[in-house]
Amino acid sequence: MTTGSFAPLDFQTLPEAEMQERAATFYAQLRRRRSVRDFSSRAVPVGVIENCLVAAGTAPSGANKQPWHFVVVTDPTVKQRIREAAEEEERAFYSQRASEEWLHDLAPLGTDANKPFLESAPCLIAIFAQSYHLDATGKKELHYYVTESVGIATGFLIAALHNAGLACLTHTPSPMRFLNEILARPSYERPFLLLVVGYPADNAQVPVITKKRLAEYISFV
Ligand code: IYR
Repeated sequence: MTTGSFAPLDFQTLPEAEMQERAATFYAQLRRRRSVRDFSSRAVPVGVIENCLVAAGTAPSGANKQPWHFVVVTDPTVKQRIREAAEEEERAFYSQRASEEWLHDLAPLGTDANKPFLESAPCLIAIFAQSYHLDATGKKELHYYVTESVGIATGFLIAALHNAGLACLTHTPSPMRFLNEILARPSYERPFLLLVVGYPADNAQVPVITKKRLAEYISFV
């Protein structure tokens, strides 16, 4: 049974050589992305951020409910409040909550409870996952596969930002309910991730890490 309407698919079939070329080029581009923690204060063009967000908004989602909300933060006062609240949680994480094993696994990344980038980076994008939606009359509309959907949209956003020439950090202060209060989001929206966005500082350093080789994480049947 369907109650929807249908239209012809707009799909471009490519010659195989072009497919190979595009797949390789896309990988070559994506492999240059790094999580950045040292940001320049240089402002980011709003139009670029908006275009990356509309790219994120094309993500597939459960029953096409698009169960996400993105808050773009550039106001220094709001960034400062987020930094203070995040650092409070991070101090508890690094001094009590994290297990020895977790701290050991984080050591190569050189992270600690100080998060100056939450103020120095020009733009924070707080991503919220909506467990349901309230329509204009206050009626509850169910959402499905919320975590999967928001994760896919976030992946699109990270790839779009990188493609547009911006750096970002996927930051997850835990817990991050404080974002609901600071950003005035309703309780049925769960903070999913805080993306820190901008240009890297001139002297930005990144940890030397490796990615698994293909054979380590795929199998063909
Ligand atoms: N949220 C903390 C800890 C942290 C956890 C993981 I898993 C990382 O990959 C990196 C950091 C922090 O931001 O420092």
